[in-house]
Amino acid sequence: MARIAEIDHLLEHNADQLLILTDAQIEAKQDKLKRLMRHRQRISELKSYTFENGLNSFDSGRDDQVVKGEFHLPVGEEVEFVFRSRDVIHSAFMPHFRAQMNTVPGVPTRFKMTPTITTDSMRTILDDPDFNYVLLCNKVCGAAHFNMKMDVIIESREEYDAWLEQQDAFLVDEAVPSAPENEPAPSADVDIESGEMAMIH
Ligand SMILES: [Cu+2]
Repeated sequence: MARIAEIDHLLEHNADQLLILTDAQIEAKQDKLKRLMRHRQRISELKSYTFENGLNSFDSGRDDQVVKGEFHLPVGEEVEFVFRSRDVIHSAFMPHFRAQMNTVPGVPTRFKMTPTITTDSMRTILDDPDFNYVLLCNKVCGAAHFNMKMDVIIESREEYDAWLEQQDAFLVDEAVPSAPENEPAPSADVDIESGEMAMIH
């Protein structure tokens, strides 16, 4: 009865503060509250989770290796990209080439394209000596997502060959198939892991 008197009072003096809900609406609000509580619980558990190395789930991302690299491709030649992810779904995005491809653990994804304008020409066209084509991750994939960016240098076949000659240290042994001699087509295997992108030519 006290509640009814209270409602009567509100109706008379502060009708704008009175919110009357149906049972279904109350149930919906309780459901939402429970969902939010579960969500809150998950976040607090995530914060306090500690890995074997003693780091929590946020700090453990800090020792991800940063491969601040670049890779080169010859202009005017079709290149097939093959993407492999070692952990979660990333998205390899090359905005200047209008190309994007999900990278999925266990499922190599691929696409072909032919770069038509060298980096040098593009710098002249845009009047920007610092311009670079980029490959970056376009999916928020984890704590190291912000690290996932590489420059893409498009150059002449001669410059590309010269660059490739010097890239021995870049190779990942077990992932490089023995290439047939005089293989002319450029290949670009992209090995992706949180915070790391490696090209295997
Ligand atoms: Cu990412």
